[in-house]
Amino acid sequence: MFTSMRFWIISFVFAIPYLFLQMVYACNPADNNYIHEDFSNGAQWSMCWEFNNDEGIYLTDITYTPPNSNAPFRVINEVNIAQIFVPYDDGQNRFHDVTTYDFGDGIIAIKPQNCADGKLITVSTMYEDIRGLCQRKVTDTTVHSILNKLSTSELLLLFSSHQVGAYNYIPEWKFYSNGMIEFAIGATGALETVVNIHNHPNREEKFRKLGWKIDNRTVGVSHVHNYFWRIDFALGDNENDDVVKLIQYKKQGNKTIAQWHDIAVESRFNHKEDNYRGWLIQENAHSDKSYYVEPGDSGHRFIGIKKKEAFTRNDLYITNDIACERYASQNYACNNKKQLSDFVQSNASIENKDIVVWYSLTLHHIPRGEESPEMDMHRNSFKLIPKNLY
Ligand SMILES: [Cu+2]
Repeated sequence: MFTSMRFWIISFVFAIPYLFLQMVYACNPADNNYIHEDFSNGAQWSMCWEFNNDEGIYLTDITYTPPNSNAPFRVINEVNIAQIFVPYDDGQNRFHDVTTYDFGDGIIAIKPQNCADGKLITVSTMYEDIRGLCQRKVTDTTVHSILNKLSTSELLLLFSSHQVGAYNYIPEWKFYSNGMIEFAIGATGALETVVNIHNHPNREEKFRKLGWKIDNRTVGVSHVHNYFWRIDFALGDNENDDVVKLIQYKKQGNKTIAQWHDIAVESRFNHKEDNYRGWLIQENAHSDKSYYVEPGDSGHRFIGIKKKEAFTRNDLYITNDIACERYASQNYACNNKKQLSDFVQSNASIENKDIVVWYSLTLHHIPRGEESPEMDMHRNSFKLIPKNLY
């Protein structure tokens, strides 16, 4: 009797952390949505992919194992595309491509030749099963180091392609063998909004200020692609102890001085106008293992309608992880928190909480004659750079 009770007590005590681990690490090698890549430098990346009718592919439980290590280091709990907002320069169309146009379900099949030496993965949309996700190992650059041996940079590339109106969006998730991460979105397909100016001199005069004449009959209207990502960081074993720092680089004579600032509350920042800054997400207060958010493609800036498009007023937001806060705009069913700007409470502490970084970049797309009838790919990206991992 005593033995069996002790057995049950011990089993129970051991079961709790096991169940907890199962809950936190809901991504196992046995799962068919598990992705793993080994690199020639000995490093490894692993994660799981999921699919949603709105944002399409999103990634969870992302871990990096550095070269010469067998301890996976957890980096990100979950990352998804949080919106693609496309306002046109004529002030008319303002498309929220992810939430209005079934971006996810617009996924199209990838041809085997477009995923050469890779693996085509089947994705189930609301309508059909489709070979829509490509996993490939890509060699980035090959250089000779000063030691006169071959040095190769490899990366794991995951991409899908989504039809939205006349456009095709191609989200790319890149995980480099050196621990670096790059999130990109490419756009191709056909121009969405063109105006016929043939025999309409007044219309031509008006629209040449709002776009670019792409042939004798047509003006393509300029627009801005505002891409948003939601990155739920979780560096190391504990998701609730990450520390966030802002590094501001200031000119001092000929020198450039780094000034470090701790971020203790939910906050909003700009990386485009006040360049020369970056953000550091650190494993915890005692570990300097970290990821640096390095702004990319910061040349353009779009500021939308005052209240309605307040989510465009900043480029980078830091919030606590609240599950229903998922989309930068048209975020329905979240206690009336409809857009990213509603998620930030300037007195809400982020200390000992699971934090989320919202990153956006913008491209002012001015059409060209060369983009008719079909655009070549315009691609935008930013990077997460590992520091002190190995
Ligand atoms: Cu465009």
